[in-house]
Amino acid sequence: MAREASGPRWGKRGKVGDKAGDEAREAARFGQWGCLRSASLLRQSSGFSASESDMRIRVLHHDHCFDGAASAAYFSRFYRDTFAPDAEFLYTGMAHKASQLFDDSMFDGDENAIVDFKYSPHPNLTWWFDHHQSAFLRPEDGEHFRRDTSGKKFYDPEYRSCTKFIADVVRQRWGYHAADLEELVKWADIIDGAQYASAKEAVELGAPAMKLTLTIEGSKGSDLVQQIIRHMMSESLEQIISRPEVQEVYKPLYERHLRSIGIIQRKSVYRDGVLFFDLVEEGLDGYNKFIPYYLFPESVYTVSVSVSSFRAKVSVGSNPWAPRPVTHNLATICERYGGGGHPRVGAISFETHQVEEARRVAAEIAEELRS
Ligand SMILES: [Mn+2]
Repeated sequence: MAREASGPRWGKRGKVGDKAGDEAREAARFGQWGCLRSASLLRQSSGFSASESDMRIRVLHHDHCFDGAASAAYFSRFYRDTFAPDAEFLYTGMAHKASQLFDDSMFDGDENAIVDFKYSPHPNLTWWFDHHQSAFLRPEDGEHFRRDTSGKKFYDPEYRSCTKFIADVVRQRWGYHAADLEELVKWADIIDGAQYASAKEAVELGAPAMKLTLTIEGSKGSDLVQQIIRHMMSESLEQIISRPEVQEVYKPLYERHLRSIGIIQRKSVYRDGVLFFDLVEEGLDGYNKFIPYYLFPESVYTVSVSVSSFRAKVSVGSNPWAPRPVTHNLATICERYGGGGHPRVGAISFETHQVEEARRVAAEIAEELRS
């Protein structure tokens, strides 16, 4: 990775090296934001217009994820209220993929933050919060993080959501608390941690947070997600989901959600604790993973086959509200067929032309789980 020598730049004109900019930058680095006002005065006295010299904060966040959006919103509120009331926030949605995740041009702010996503050793990265088990692309990245002395990079895989992690850290370290965002934090923890009270709560989408999750996960591109992040900084979840531009995207996704419940109902075969369904003919490649347990509360496991434009897939899951204990480790089973996952949920990917092979494997796993 190319390393740029320059630190965070101050203002769009990039006047690195001018005295006022340097002092303000130092203040920013050491969190002495009692100095915020004097930093503004210094900038004015050096002839910048306020609009041209406002801080630009780049926030890279996990895209199409409620917790990723809520993390970006909570961090932005904290930063704005604590350090820079006039800061301009710029968002970049990040997706997990096999090829290179980060490139130099992404770290173009005066401050650059990553929330709810993997670490980067890039010299321009100034803030980081994550709770994912696999937070480091390479062992060197983990080493780089452990050597960091900025005091602004945080990792705790014990947390169920990154939003709650950010809220707790900034409260402890900076005494910051956004009381009006408690609803946002609470729901990020429920959704990212799959801590639903029931399958009904997860599937019927009664709560505004659940409707927003469907919208955030299903919308195309990153524009709407970023609008939602900006609203999350100050509005209730009910207000956000009621916005016409959000409703426009939500409604067709909700129709699709209802259709998928009908399809899974129709295609399901239940026997000896295992629910099996084949969605290959239905052209349904994504669905709320709690639908099977909503329809068949007696099921302990589900096995399904589906196909999308780029792969065929066997999904194996277990019921969080199962009437009897989940004893099989689903990650171990999936690993045997070249897949992977967690003890309670796993998957195996195949090439799109390997549908018959996927069906054979699915049937085999269903049989094993029935035993
Ligand atoms: Mn998360």
